[in-house]
Amino acid sequence: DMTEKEMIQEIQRLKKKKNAVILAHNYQIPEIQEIADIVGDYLKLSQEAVKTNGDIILLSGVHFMAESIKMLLPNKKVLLPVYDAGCPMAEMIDVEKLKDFKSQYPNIPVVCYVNSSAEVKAESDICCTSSNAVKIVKSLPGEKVLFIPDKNLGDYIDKKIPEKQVISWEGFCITHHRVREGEVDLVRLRHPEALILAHPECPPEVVAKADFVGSTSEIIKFAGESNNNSFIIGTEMGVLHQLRKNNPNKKFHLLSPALICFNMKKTTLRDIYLALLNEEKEIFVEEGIRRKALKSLEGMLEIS
Ligand code: CIZ
Ligand code: SF4
Repeated sequence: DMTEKEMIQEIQRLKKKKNAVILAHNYQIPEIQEIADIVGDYLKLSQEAVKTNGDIILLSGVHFMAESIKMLLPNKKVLLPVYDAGCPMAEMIDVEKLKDFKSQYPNIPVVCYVNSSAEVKAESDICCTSSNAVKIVKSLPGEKVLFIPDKNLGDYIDKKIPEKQVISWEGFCITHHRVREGEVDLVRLRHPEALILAHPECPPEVVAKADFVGSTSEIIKFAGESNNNSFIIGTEMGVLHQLRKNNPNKKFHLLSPALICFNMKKTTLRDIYLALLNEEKEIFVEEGIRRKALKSLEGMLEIS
């Protein structure tokens, strides 16, 4: 059996030999973030993916992320080391339910959070991430939008854009949605000096009590630039790694012990090593679906 050190060396060797690029989501375990070429949120990873000239793109994250990168780069080999690392929120809506939702509210544009399947993206008008959701919704004509699948993010956008009505699907992130308002009150008492930075996937009553609300990239940027020295982080615990690495003199606490996404933690260094070695766990998307979904993804990337 290989030691962790040998495994890391092998991953580095295979990466060079095969001209592979490793993209790691910032919810991945620290060891994986350390061996990755690019670490970031979904938007950063997809923007960087289209710029690389690697022959193999290995995405360490969850299924919808690898699938969207494959749609942007159909001629590259895109690997997802653990096939069953999925996003439960993405599974809360499918094409049939979306068609039904659209027929209840005809002629209203559908904005689809990237945490969704290729088929659902193909049935939507434009995608968004938590970094660009407000901008995307503002860019659309008319007073109403349908937002899928995250109700918490939809409610957040609705409050940010008073002139528009955001009608949300009732999906949620099983990780962020577990944070309770009482936990915010408790950390305020324990760490009165700290700023609370929360992700808009958290419940609205948690978001309302945060000092700053943003995507993981925005949270990392805010903490780095802030003059404050202590922060309570209301997003998945994986981001603590970059935060502590970038800011050795600042203190970071997690808002809630619930903030761990089990799907994001399924991938190990060994899975990455095996996927690279055998060039397996490749992601494919049916061409008809890809062409339709790509319109929604490219619409988003143009506005971002
Ligand atoms: O924007 C990201 O990085 C996303 C979509 C993260 C998540 O919560 O899955
Ligand atoms: Fe899905 Fe939530 Fe995990 Fe992101 S953190 S992959 S939204 S379950």
